[in-house]
Amino acid sequence: MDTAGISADRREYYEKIRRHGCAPLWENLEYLVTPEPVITSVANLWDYSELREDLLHSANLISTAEAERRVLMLENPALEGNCSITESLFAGLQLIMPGEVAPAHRHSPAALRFIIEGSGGYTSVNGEKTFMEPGDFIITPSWTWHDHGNEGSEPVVWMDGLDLPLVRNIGAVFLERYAEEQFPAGPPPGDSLARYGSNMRPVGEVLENLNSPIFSYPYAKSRETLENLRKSSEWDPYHGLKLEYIDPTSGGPAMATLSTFLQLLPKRFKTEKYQTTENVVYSVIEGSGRTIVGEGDDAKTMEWQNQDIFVVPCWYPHRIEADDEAILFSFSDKVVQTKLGLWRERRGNA
Ligand code: GTQ
Repeated sequence: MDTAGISADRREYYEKIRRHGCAPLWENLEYLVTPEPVITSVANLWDYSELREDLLHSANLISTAEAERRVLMLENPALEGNCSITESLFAGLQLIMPGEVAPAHRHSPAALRFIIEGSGGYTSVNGEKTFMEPGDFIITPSWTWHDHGNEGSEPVVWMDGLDLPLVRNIGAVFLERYAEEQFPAGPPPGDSLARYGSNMRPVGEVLENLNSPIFSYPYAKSRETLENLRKSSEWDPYHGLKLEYIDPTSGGPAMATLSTFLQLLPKRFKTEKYQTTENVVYSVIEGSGRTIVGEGDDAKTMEWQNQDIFVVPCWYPHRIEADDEAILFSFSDKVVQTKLGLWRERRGNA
């Protein structure tokens, strides 16, 4: 509460009610309930070519075993110290060197991985190993056991996306460490994709999970889908060609709390001005271009190329321009907002 300009008798009154655990709404209302979203986080870009050296250097300072998860958090410049890329989302770059294992644990916040570089890395979810290639999208749903490793010969890096700030604000954070380094091997690699990834599913199974039973959405397949669809689809003026990853058993989003997308913008495509209440984190998998956020004197241009990460928080007007053909992975809190009846978008000046 800004106390400047408040009369002495009111100030005295506020002090008195404060001792009873109360505060006057009328001094706060205009900051609290605003005509449009007012948020702290800002649009920002993380240039991978600049970050990569720092990231690899972390391996000289701490092992994955000691760190548990060796992650450089991507902190929103306006939320320093908050371990958040937006008010609701966490993002980080996780590095696993050849032969290392990030020990098994499970937690109530859900996580996704989007692979940025390296081969031979894997995540094991409830004992099912998934090997990861650049562009693959992997989920570790809330409260599933997971450990990561690298059986290849080069560093493996991926972007972690978590709903952690959201869950922390609610308070429902739990973590359990597994007694062994790795969770015991379960179904063979590829099992969940084989069972649920071909528009069919085993009969007699009742799935009550809020998350997709598929842990891995390989890039080769999603990229091919975009390639096939571009031939027969109209370009959406605001999104180009944008697909959402789904849970095949429900048709809904792949994860309960994070929405995930893959999007193709053809060479020299320019999207039109768009606003959404979603907080969106983008990982560039192919191509180059720029995202222009804000308007007029406040406009900020973020030039990106493959492997870069950028964030567009809630309600910032923005446009995306591709130079070369671009493929963007993104994740957001849309699914949460939709479930709460809060999600909005504004296309152009509508
Ligand atoms: O891989 O389990 O970036 O627990 C942050 C917390 C990754 C993980 C993060 C985590 C993990």
